[in-house]
Amino acid sequence: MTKAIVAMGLPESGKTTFLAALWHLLTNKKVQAQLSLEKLAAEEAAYLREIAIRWAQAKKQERTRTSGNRTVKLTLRSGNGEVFDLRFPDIAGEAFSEIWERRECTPAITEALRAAGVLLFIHVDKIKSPGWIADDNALAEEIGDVPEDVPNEEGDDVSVPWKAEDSPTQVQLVDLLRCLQAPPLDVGARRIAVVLSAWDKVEDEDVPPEQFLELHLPLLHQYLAHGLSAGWEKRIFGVSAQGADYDDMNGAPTADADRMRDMEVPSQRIKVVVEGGTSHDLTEPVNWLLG
Ligand SMILES: Nc1nc2c(ncn2[C@@H]2O[C@H](COP(=O)(O)OP(=O)(O)OP(=O)(O)O)[C@@H](O)[C@H]2O)c(=O)[nH]1
Ligand SMILES: [Mg+2]
Repeated sequence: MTKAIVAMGLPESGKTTFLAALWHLLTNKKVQAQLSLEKLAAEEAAYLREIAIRWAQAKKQERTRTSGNRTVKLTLRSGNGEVFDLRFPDIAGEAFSEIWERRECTPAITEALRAAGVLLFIHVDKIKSPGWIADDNALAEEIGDVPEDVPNEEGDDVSVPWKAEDSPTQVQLVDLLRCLQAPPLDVGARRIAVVLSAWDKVEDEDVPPEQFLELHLPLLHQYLAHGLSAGWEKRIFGVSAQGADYDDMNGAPTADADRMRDMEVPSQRIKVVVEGGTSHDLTEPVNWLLG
């Protein structure tokens, strides 16, 4: 049996890091997991090994290029002994930006986006919030950077022309979800697991993932609750796939990254927070999507 999930998320939302940590966890078997590995289709073994080695060394993943999108096929076994092939594409976030900005995607991505399970990644530290016009203007005046009025497409003078890429994170994500429910991407009701990645950055706030979403991305939260078509199911996960921030921008080792490298059981760096408990089991959201 083949089951497919698709990992969606804007650029640098944590998709590749998740896959690297998942592969480490499945191959090292040091922590309890709901899914286990039966076998891997050989063509992607080298790629998975490469990203998992970077992960084990606590090194940042390379940005995925649109020309470097790959689909990893894993054969997994669930707790009740069911064996199935899982297709897990590692798509560059740029491809999702393009859907929003240019309303375009390639046939291969269209096919991947028709998967029955959706993993939606949001990096908790990279959320672009909506700004208040009055606040933005006040700030511009304060720093002496008041933009000159320029004509927009309709010929009206506006202070800053609107650009799709400047839209708030939640606006872009709600639109992506809306696209999943319209042709050519519509395949009926699906399950969606929202992964709030880099959860280590906010876990001190002691706010459960669902409440975090409501506080920081209220439009998306409302859309997930009331905007999805009938039959869709959602669950929100807080996920730290790295454990902490890695080395600084210049590549100099930080205390946190060294602490990650020194851990005896690297899989214990992983943290998955969901209503009802916390674990090191990164297969949890995947397993829920397949349920
Ligand atoms: N602190 C922390 N940072 C994380 C975690 N997961 C990912 N990151 C950081 O988030 C950034 C983006 O991670 P990637 O996994 O490359 O994101 P991506 O979605 O594959 O990005 P694209 O390939 O550009 O689409 C990197 O700087 C990671 O180091 C985490 O669990 N904790
Ligand atoms: Mg990537």
